[in-house]
Amino acid sequence: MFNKPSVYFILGTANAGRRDPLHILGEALEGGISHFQLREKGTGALTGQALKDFALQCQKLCRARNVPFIVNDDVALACDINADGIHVGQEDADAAAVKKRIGKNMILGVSVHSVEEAENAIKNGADYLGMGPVYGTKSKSDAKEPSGVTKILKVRERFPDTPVIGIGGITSLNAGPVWDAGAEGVAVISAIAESDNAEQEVKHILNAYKGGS
Ligand code: 3NM
Repeated sequence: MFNKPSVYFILGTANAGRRDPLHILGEALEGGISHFQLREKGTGALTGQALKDFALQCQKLCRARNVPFIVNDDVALACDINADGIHVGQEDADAAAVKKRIGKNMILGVSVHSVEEAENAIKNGADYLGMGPVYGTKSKSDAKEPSGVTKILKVRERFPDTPVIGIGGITSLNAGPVWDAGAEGVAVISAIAESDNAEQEVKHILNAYKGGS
């Protein structure tokens, strides 16, 4: 499901600034992202039909590139539009209940911040873990203290078979240690969304992978 190095791009309309989010997504797909997550949060977030329409447009772009389209938190939307996956945090819906609802055909991602949370997420059927924040982030107001790659190393050692995606403050300049710690992928919002050229930024992040572990 994740071929290392994977760049997992996350975006909501609030992260796009003045740019067209669909244009940013198009550029990021061109640059070679492996996964896309729609994370529509914050003030002015789309809801209802507008959210569904936007999600369908994102999904169409992803499908054209064969890139899995994952919905953050909104299980009903993910099921309604037949998304490839759903991602939930610790504060969102119970992962085991979500897994039961989506069955085996949809990917389940779970955000974790400790080895214990990772263990529970795997028990509940998580197909991959989002582990963070690695570095300081301004994209999540209630983010925990950054812990560098320490926790990724621990989870990688304990659960070698579950893909781990590092998240939080990752850019082309600091992605190297995340790859080196054993993460299959890096999840990125601002470094890509706020770049003038999302395609180049994705390529730079991929270039930070020097092979090996
Ligand atoms: N989850 P950026 S950190 C959505 O620690 C999210 O679970 C986190 O955005 C976690 O790449 C984060 O702009 C924000 O730092 C990542």
